[in-house]
Amino acid sequence: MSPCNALVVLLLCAIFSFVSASEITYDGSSLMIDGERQLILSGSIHYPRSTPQMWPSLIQKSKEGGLNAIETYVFWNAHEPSRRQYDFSGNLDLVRFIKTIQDQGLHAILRIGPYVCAEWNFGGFPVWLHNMPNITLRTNNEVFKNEMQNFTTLIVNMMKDEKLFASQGGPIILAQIENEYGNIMWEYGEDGKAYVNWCAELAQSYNIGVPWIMCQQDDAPEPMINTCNGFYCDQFSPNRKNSPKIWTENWSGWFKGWGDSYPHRPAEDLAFAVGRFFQYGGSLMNYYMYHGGTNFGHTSGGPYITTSYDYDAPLDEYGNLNQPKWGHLKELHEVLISVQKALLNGERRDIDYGNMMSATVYSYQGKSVCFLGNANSSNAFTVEFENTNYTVPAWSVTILPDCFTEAYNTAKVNSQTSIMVKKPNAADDAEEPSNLKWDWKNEDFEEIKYGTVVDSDLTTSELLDQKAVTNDTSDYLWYMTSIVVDEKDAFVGKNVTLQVNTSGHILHAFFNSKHIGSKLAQNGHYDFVFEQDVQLTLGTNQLSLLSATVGLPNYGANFDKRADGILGPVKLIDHSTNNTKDISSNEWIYKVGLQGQKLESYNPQKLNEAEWSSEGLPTNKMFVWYKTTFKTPLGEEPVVVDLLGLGKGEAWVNGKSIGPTYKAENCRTNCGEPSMRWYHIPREFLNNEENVLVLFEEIGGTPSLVNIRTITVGKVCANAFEGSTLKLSCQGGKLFSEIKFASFGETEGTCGSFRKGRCESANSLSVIEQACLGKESCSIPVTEAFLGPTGCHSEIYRLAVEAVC
Ligand SMILES: *[C@@H]1O[C@H](CO)[C@@H](O)[C@H](O)[C@H]1NC(C)=O
Ligand SMILES: *[C@@H]1O[C@H](CO)[C@@H](O)[C@H](O)[C@H]1NC(C)=O
Ligand SMILES: *[C@@H]1O[C@H](CO)[C@@H](O)[C@H](O)[C@H]1NC(C)=O
Ligand SMILES: *[C@@H]1O[C@H](CO)[C@@H](O)[C@H](O)[C@H]1NC(C)=O
Ligand SMILES: *[C@@H]1O[C@H](CO)[C@@H](O)[C@H](O)[C@H]1NC(C)=O
Ligand SMILES: *[C@@H]1O[C@H](CO)[C@@H](O)[C@H](O)[C@H]1NC(C)=O
Ligand SMILES: *[C@@H]1O[C@H](CO)[C@@H](O)[C@H](O)[C@H]1NC(C)=O
Ligand SMILES: *[C@@H]1O[C@H](CO)[C@@H](O)[C@H](O)[C@H]1NC(C)=O
Ligand SMILES: CC(=O)N[C@H]1CO[C@H](CO)[C@@H](O)[C@@H]1O
Repeated sequence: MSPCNALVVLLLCAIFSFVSASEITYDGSSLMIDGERQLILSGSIHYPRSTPQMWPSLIQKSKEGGLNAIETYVFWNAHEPSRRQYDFSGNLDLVRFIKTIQDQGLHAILRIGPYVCAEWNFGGFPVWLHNMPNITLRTNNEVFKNEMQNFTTLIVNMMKDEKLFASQGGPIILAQIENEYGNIMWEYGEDGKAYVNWCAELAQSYNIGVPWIMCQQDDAPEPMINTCNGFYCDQFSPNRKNSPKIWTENWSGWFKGWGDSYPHRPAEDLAFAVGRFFQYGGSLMNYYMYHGGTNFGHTSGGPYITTSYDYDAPLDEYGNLNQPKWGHLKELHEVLISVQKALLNGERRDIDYGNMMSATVYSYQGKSVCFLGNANSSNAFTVEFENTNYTVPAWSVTILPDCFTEAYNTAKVNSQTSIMVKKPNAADDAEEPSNLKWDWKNEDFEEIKYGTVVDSDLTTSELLDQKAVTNDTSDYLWYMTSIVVDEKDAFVGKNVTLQVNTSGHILHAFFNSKHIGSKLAQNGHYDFVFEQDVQLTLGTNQLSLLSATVGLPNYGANFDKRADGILGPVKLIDHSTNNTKDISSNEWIYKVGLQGQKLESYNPQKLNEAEWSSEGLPTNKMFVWYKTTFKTPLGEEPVVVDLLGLGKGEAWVNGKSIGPTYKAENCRTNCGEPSMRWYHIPREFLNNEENVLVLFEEIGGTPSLVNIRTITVGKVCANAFEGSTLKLSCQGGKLFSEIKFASFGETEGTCGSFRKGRCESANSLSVIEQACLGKESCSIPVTEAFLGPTGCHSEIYRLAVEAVC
């Protein structure tokens, strides 16, 4: 294996991308760049889920991790929030993002969609699009096709104008139209087929000079290349012999919903999937996600997708290396790149040993590369292969670049495990959370409660889909009506039940200016029925219902047709007589959003200090705004805010939304813990000195525990097997201060509880101390020559280290 090879490839790519146009072609084996076959190792990074300041370091860490391409979707609803009004500023600067990829000499894969799914609000479709008359999304519908073409053309032209396609000397080597349509196409019948053909023709008409792909589209029309998405794609074959085997989404982990436990995909399993894919003729693989990032603002889809989109990706939400995953894959990438010529040009021969054990030999120009694959999830197997015995652990792939020496096994992790710590904000006097000084004010809805609203947004005698009224400008919509009763009315003075049938996701009810109850949809459902007893008084009774959504759906056939909010019926029921008043067709007055949103109570430039109070800070109170200030933490480490204690709402720093908050409890692994506690504050959002943090609390919480922290590596643990080189590093300029454990021998236990085994090298601790203490990183050859003789007469010894940064 040779890291140098990887470097040479990247440098060549860099030179090509700056100097000249590249010709991208392909056949059944691979993509070719200017006639040369290329193994593409790509990772997804979605530009709106980080900030322009983070992009260079994210892309650099991807490159150091052995990737040669970055893939992204394009987010239509973010770019065209109102029809024909565009936003490509800040973290929506697509051109700058692609140029950042280019600057580092990597390729780019542009998945335009414009439907993206991506756990993104409404799958990336603007809500105004859904509100257009006579439209049906994602099918052979003229209104939709016109809008899709209008946006797609804008993006393609933008890329062309900046010369970003490889055919123009730019980094983009592949583009995608539509997305995962094959899964749901049958629901659209003949129109679905016609639409896919239209998409293919539209894509071709742009003449971008690079191939187009359609993922999960088994019948992709020529010359669209169909590609695979999934946890494993080794068994996938494209629908035509001349299409290469491309894996557009190898899921590095999974997204997280409010109330779900943290998803985890072990490094070994991910490496196994990649190893299998290339063992069986893969040519292009993309990690979904390589960096997941954060759903800022109200970009989370869902419903109920969390603000964190960490995805257990090789780079964590904040951009730190997620170790050992990042390092374990880096080693795999280096081996794969070193043998790419044989993989892509060679002749392949598969040998089946039964029991899910197989070998694959690629021969090219007199040299061979071999894979030993064991897909049996419970048993290791020893096979005699070309006169040598190899033991291949369960569920693993071994790569022998010369068909003899084991350079890599997907189950043997030699990279360090980093244990991240959250350090108090040393810049702030308020190291203790109780020292943060809070001001607060109530959300002002007096006129709503009393039904005296003057500036309503709409009045009609129907219950409407929330989207149709808000255009997605807010997650909140008020539905208000009056119920007039005279003395002859049988309901007067009686206890009757108010029954509201709603389609999600949260309902707060006020009757005659009193809060009478709230209900949250449970367990990921949308619909529920709210019931509460009320007493009608003679004359006018005022009912005000606040409906709130928690991310619009992003997946499934016709997902866009699902209506949200209070769709009814809304009834009053007298259970003593079974008399019912259906008030669904009353006159309903609508008001979009919260007063605080309208006043921009989160914007430091618009804060009206007179409205805020520092006295009697309320806790566990609904509809409260809180604000405080904090100093910018020193250094470069990522910054987070601990929102333990908060319920549901939203948080802003210096006027920028760091996302919705929701204390949905995670009750699969850590019962009683909120499913999300730490919210990322990108350093780009911070001022030089003092910052304003504003919280909106919808269901009740306390800000007294809120505190600002920085995240860094606190401790590292590692295992390394003989013959490898163990590299250990801290982060952010911190140095190794203590080696808590080091033993080379038959070590037992796991990180935090390592124990000496039957035998060990007497020197291992002092050798490691000498090599690492006082350094930011160190590199240790795992050999008896370096660490001293172990005296173990077995094959299972390893070096285990636990060190403190
Ligand atoms: C919508 O379609 C109907 C029936 O085809 C047609 O009468 C109406 O004019 C269309 N409305 C718009 C705004 O295009
Ligand atoms: C998109 O639509 C607008 C009108 O709404 C039109 O001016 C513009 O030319 C269209 N763009 C394309 C590429 O068709
Ligand atoms: C895994 O190996 C064991 C032992 O050889 C065998 O009994 C089992 O059937 C294998 N499992 C699969 C899925 O092949
Ligand atoms: C491999 O192992 C088998 C079973 O232990 C043994 O019979 C064989 O001789 C070994 N082959 C080599 C090349 O060591
Ligand atoms: C929503 O959009 C429609 C049409 O695009 C417009 O008429 C309406 O005023 C908008 N409503 C709000 C609340 O922005
Ligand atoms: C109505 O219900 C309230 C509380 O549920 C109760 O206190 C009151 O006595 C009831 N009134 C009648 C007339 O049933
Ligand atoms: C609520 O509305 C849904 C959908 O319209 C309907 O299926 C359900 O029966 C309704 N439930 C009640 C209690 O009215
Ligand atoms: C009201 O309806 C319920 C369910 O249909 C029934 O069990 C009950 O006897 C009815 N009560 C009266 C007072 O009619
Ligand atoms: C979604 C998907 O592609 N799933 C596939 C993942 O890989 C396994 C094993 O190769 C298949 O059985 C799944 O269908």
